[in-house]
Amino acid sequence: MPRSASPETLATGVIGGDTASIARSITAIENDAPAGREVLDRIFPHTGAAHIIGVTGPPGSGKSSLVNEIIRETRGRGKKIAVLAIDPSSPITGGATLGDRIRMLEWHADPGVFVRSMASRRFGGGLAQHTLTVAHVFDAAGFDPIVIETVGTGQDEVAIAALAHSTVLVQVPGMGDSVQTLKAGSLEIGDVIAVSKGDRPEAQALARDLRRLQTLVDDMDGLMHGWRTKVVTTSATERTGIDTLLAALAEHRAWLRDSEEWELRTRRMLGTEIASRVQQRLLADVVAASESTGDVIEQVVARSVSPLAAADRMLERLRSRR
Ligand SMILES: Nc1nc2c(ncn2[C@@H]2O[C@H](COP(=O)(O)OP(=O)(O)OP(=O)(O)O)[C@@H](O)[C@H]2O)c(=O)[nH]1
Ligand SMILES: [Mg+2]
Repeated sequence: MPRSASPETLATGVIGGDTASIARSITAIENDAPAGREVLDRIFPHTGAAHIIGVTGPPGSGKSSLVNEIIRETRGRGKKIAVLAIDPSSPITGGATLGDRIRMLEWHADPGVFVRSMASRRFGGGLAQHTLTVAHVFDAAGFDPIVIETVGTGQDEVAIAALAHSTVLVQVPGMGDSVQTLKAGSLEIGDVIAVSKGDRPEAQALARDLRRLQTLVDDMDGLMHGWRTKVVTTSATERTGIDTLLAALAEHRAWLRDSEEWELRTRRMLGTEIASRVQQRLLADVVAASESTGDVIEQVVARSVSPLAAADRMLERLRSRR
């Protein structure tokens, strides 16, 4: 493919599952290049089928290793799978680890697997929109499921839940009084909880505690939602529990499909994407406007206009620019 492939050619390539077209389209989208937008416009009617799965949990809890086993099992079943790893910037590993790179290399020659990592630092508050937009590319290219891995630090965990149809919360044994230190609200995020590193002796006890706790949480609000969170023990090193995890996810997908939830969640995801795009554009306008407001600031500094009146004036100017 020529370097200067047109958006039309790229879009056709994406829909045909061509790896180079997918990679280039994602880069264009990440860079907010006009070509990215054009590709998206063309491929969007071909999206909407894929199951988008969020995988989140504490740094180093074994998410990437688990995702790698999910890839293996899914490929074994002949399905195409894409992974978007929101670049860790993990406080422990400080980014994609050597292990991550080695794991990614394993699938390098397989066109049915696409693994991409995205630096969260680069996007700041715009992470959500870029994540979903990239997911559309995978979706149009026939990847299903699409897995989004994020390090769970409270806020991000909630953010990922708004980006996915199903969320896997990874919990790891051997981190002190595990269940006691669980952040409030974490449990509600997981549609499925994976107790990772299941080969460790403490894993079964953690899974048991989580099931007990989950029953309490479900009794409070589970029936309202109609889905009982499943707790599954997995080991990436021993390759166990992965089939059970996939079965739980398939069950969750079927439940979403049979209830109104699939549509509700899809609406929420797309709504988040639209809202964050609008926010990004407004912000750019505000920055542009504030660059031409030296006079207003001078008046505020001179105490002849209050900051709130100045804000009103700036908003007026913004509106008149549209
Ligand atoms: N014993 C055991 N160790 C595991 C297992 N899975 C992962 N590990 C180890 O746990 C460490 C972290 O694994 P990763 O898969 O990189 O964890 P992660 O959650 O993706 O890490 P970040 O992305 O940096 O937050 C590595 O040293 C792995 O070898 C497992 O099933 N059993
Ligand atoms: Mg990881």
